[in-house]
Amino acid sequence: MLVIHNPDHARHAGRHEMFRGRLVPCHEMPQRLDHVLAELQRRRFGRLTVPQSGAPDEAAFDALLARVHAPRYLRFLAGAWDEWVALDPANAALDALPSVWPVRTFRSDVEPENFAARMGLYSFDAGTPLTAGTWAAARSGACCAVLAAQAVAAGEPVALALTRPPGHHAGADFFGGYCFLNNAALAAQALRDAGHGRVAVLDVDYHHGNGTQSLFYERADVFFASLHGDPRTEYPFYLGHADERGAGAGLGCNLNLPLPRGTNYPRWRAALGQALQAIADFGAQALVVSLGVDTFEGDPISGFRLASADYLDVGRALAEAALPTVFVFEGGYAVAEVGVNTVNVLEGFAA
Ligand code: SP5
Ligand code: ZN
Repeated sequence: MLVIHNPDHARHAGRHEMFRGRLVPCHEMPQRLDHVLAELQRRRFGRLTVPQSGAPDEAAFDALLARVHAPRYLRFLAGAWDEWVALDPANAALDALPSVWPVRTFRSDVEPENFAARMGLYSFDAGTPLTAGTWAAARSGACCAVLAAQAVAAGEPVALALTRPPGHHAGADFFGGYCFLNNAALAAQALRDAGHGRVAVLDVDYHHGNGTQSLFYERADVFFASLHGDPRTEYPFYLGHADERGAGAGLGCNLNLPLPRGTNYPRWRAALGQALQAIADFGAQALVVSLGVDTFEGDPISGFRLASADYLDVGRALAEAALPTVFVFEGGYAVAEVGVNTVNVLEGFAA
């Protein structure tokens, strides 16, 4: 299996996220990816490649970024750290976090000049710190996802974009949920551009992939299916209900399968079967998997009960779709086990 590793991932290393009135250490840390890499090497699994800095075709990559994300959002992300430090040189030692948001009745068409106001305009939570290296890490990661998709479009049966920060909560013009650029959506768009007429994104992260859903909600060429904690009780709360089925031309091309906290593997596996059947019925020609392993029973911020061995079976089930597949690494915060669980999926898929 081709594995495309983001060499810049550790440049994004947030210190704190806001939780119950306090700043607590970030769950989304560089060691997560290091554990996956170590496990790949331990099992001698995967053909690891590290793209040279930047995209092979910078102009084409930037054009793709700007079709998935809003140009003014990309401009903001690219310059945000310098603006933050320009406010006060002491800010260089701190993460930037938003603290004010334009909710209902406010305007979002006018971009304020104030930095804090723009942080809020372009985000939806205070759990996603922006750091000195965030833009570099996110941009290189997005590039890995696109390269993985292009390799699969060129005949590689399966590829993994091994990257962080994750992507599935990021929308056209907002960050949140530890995500800045939507790697899975970029991979899906790259597959479409390379000639796959119908693409499916299957999101198995514990949290609903609100960003990915929103990007494709009105499109008939990309099917989005997600298994996740019920948003009535689970983050990101405001999207991911079963009655969200797509809109306009995309009506019927969105499938949400919310599951209660405490869901065990047999029940989760039945939902996966449902999602895979819907993807087959859609007639997908390629598959992008948003691969979060925060469904693990030991995950510190999630509530499902999958065991490490279950991930081998998840991989086998995904392989039964018999589609060219791009895996994109997303969540999973039981840091010591994230490597074993992720590589179990990949090994089950390859078997
Ligand atoms: C990609 C992904 O999995 N994003 C998940 C974002 C979840 N953010 C909110 C988590 C709130 C839980 N914080 C618990 C801290 C207790 N120590
Ligand atoms: Zn997650």
